[in-house]
Amino acid sequence: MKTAMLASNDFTGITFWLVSMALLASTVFFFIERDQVKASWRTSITLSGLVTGIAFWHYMYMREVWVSTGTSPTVFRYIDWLLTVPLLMVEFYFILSAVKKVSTGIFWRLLIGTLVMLIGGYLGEAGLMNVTAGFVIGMGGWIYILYEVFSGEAGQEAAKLKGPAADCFNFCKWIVTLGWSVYPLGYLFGYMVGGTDEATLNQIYNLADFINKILFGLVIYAAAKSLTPAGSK
Ligand SMILES: *C/C=C(C)/C=C/C=C(C)/C=C/C1=C(C)CCCC1(C)C
Repeated sequence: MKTAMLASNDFTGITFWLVSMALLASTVFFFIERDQVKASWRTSITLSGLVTGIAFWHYMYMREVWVSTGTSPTVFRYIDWLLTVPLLMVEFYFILSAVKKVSTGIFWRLLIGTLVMLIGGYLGEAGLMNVTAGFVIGMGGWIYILYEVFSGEAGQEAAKLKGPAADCFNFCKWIVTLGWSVYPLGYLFGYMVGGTDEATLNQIYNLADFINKILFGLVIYAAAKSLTPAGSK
């Protein structure tokens, strides 16, 4: 029997639900807690809440696509990425600017690199461009933003920091390197070399989104909180 709700043996569908509800809870958390941290960190917390909020909304539709058709909700994923991934990436600029004065060039390079990565991937995945060409352009964008946070101006500014802000920047840097590697690998196996099934791919993406959106936001929140002196804001 086809079910439009959720079958008890649909493990992938269950992961869609779990991540949806975790995203909803995180959104509420970030917006309520935003005023509990020092003013210079509030923009970062607002961005975290926007990321999880936008993703929550998309997850409701993605779950629907999965449980009713058993296929990957690719269009919804990309629309979600187009909004949330640039917001996540500019967090590096806001982490730095919460503790020091930095150039807005960092902001723009992170934003543009992220858009190149996503647009390349989308054109390849949607069949509007050769699959390999789209992948190469997307990888170029990703390598560019990784360069910026490791060795470019953002990385150099971060290297001068100490304490919770430095730890936070470094942790987020590794999320963007390791946690994000799941998506190009999914593209590689899904479109270029083959050998993945859609259920596994979606389970991995859902777990990755939990780390890359919720945990990422919580790490920033933890730094903001520990840099907010008790009894003050
Ligand atoms: C919350 C969602 C996140 C953090 C999604 C991130 C997506 C990527 C890092 C995608 C990267 C890709 C490449 C590096 C190469 C081309 C194909 C993409 C778009 C899958």
